[in-house]
Amino acid sequence: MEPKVISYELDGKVALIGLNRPDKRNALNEALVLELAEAVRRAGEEAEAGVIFGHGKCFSAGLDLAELAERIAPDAPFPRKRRPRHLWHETFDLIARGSVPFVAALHGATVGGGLELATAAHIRVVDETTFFGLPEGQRGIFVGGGGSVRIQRIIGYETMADMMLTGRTLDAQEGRQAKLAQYVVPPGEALAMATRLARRIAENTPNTNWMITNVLPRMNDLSHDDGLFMEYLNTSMRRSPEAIGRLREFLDKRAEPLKPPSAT
Ligand code: 1HE
Repeated sequence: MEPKVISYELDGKVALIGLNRPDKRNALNEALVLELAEAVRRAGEEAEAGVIFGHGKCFSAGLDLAELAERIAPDAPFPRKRRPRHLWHETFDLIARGSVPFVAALHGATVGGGLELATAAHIRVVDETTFFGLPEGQRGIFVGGGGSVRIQRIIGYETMADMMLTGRTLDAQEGRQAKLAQYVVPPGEALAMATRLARRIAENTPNTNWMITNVLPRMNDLSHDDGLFMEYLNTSMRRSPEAIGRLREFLDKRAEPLKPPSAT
């Protein structure tokens, strides 16, 4: 049997999913992406939130260039049938628009397809060793894991074009300014912080988490009028027993109050 290239652990309500090809800097080959999809599906069944992180020196060096070189070699067989959807698109969408929210814990190189994967998560925590790059331009290829849509929507054309055309990399703080990360923590602390956040997310109702991960991003694609209509459709789902319980908790003064950031 092939060695596992994804680690999976259920920690209470949180699924911890690790990219586990440290010798190859967690380069994303087909086996890894297939195992990742399986782990994400499993998390959707049994967890309330997930964390994706990389074992070893970095989060991920992106697409496995050795595997690609073999696949596009002039004498390699051309696939007779096409997949209906690109495996990476399908897998990263399972993360971005699946059943549970995901937090990515990043350190070291988070480049190319590794960055595409990270941006499929809803929250990104980076430690100070993290750097972001899109070396596709230098490798003679193009983004293929949804980055042209997902990364471009986060950082905008200007920054993405700069990274791809010139090979510019962004450090953790620059990444945060470009909205690639919501949190920056000291070296080695990204996984612990991401896990804490995921535990908190796991306490929300599944319905609200689903609306935040599935409805909100789609609103971005809609006109003002269609967006408001979609919001109206979703608020009409608000009478779930869980929501009623949460409202009662607040009104009976049993809910934890919101605190300013300085108090958390
Ligand atoms: C790899 C890969 C890889 C490392 N595919 N094998 N991605 C890139 O262009 C990034 C290429 N990688 C790097 O620039 C560096 O490896 C890192 C900055 C990420 C890490 O450096 P370092 O010094 O820690 O490691 P290393 O010595 O360069 O690599 C260790 C091993 O991992 C080595 O293999 P070994 O057998 O010689 O030990 C490397 O060959 C191997 N390795 N990165 C295959 N990417 C669907 S579209 C998405 C398009 C993209 O993702 S483009 C970006 C591709």
